[in-house]
Amino acid sequence: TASGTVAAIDLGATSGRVMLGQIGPDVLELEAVARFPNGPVRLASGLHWDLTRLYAEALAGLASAAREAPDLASIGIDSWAVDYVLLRGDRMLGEPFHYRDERTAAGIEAVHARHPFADLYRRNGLQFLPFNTLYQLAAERQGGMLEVADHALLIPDALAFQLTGVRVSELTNASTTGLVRIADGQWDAQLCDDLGIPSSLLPPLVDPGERIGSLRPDLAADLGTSAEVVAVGSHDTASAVVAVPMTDPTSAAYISCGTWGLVGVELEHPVISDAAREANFTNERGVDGRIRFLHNVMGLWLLSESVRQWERETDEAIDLPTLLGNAAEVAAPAEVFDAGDARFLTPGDLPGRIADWYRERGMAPPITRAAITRAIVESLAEAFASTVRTASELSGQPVRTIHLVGGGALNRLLCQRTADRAGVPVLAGPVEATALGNVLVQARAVGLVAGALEDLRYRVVRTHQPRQYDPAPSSRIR
Ligand code: LFR
Repeated sequence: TASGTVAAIDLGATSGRVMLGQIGPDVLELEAVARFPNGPVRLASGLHWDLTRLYAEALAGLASAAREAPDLASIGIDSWAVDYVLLRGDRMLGEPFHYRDERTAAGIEAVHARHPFADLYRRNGLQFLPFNTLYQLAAERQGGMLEVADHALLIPDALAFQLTGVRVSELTNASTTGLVRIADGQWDAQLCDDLGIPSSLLPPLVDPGERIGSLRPDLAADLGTSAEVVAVGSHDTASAVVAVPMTDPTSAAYISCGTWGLVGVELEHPVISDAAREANFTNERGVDGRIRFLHNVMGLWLLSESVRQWERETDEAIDLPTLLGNAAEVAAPAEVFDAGDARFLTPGDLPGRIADWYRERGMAPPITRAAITRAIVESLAEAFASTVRTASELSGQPVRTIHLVGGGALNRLLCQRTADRAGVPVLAGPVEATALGNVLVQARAVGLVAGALEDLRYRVVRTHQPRQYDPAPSSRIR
């Protein structure tokens, strides 16, 4: 096989990066050529993303990438799911809403009045999340925006459009909208009609690995590259799952742990049983036709939003490693709180809401920052462990190891406590699984790597040794 270089644009809810990916027979290396912060911006209309700035940052990163790698073969883009930009012609109709914006309640009501959740689940196989795209679009409809727009593009597709002028909808991310049929992976035009969402808003679906287009000529000249834009698993979680170093996906679970903790297993076929629906498990599409059977656990958001609150209160920067070190020294709370409680979804005073959770149950809340941090870690670890158990029960698939990838793999206390509470070894890393998955799918598309998903994964197994956390013998909690 050949050697070459591709660029991955990977946008997370708290930061984005542009990575150069070097691929060779025994090489799979990432180099960050740009890193930039991301976060919500509160406008008069609600909580938004500053997509224009993210695009500018991505372009600057691509310029560095092209300077360093004049032979750059391709560019792939991934981000968080569900959010979208409305366009009229080439023009963006404002910055996209952030999924944590609270406007969707009316959208949920309107959708469920036509299609109760159980009916939706049979059609799209998706867990209920209040911000799924179909609820957001139903809310836009009530605001009259859908009459003005002629296209809706998910975030990575919107950036690909800015780079190429081509409008597509990449399937792994499209599968999070609620508007793709679980049965055949096509847009559900009937559902769109029922909900008053014009299906003409939705561009043609493409699979990961398909070419999207060449850079706009002015950009190609500015950036000094003729790299093509290629569809990857543009849902960040789909890219992350590509790079989970599972040697046997039929006996392992994964946790993709960043802002969210996406906890589940990889399957060949969806599970849309009543039990799966009641457990609120989702069937999102993965690369190469796999199903990501998983549940959203709140994730490191609980920690980062708490840290933000403390920083707001004291105007002092908090050092995360120190905070986690202190958390490891204090006792675990007698009771974990329910990390999945919907009250924790929105930005603001998280420590206050955690304290409320305990007080409402007549329990003393953790008081110090170390104790609150410990409570968060323990509650996440418990949610991770129990969600792994549920994934295994619902899918009938045994779980002998848990792979934890993403930023959470750096959090030793979280990895250890997840292993303890699950009673199964946790293999932590790679931290940059999402960017690696993005790079690998591009590498295959441009002919640098050949083979099935397992062959791509095997490249990660060979180059990125995970750190193993064994469950403490006495700590198995059932
Ligand atoms: C993770 C993620 C999750 C999705 C959430 C919101 O970054 O993409 O998979 O449920 O963000 O889009």
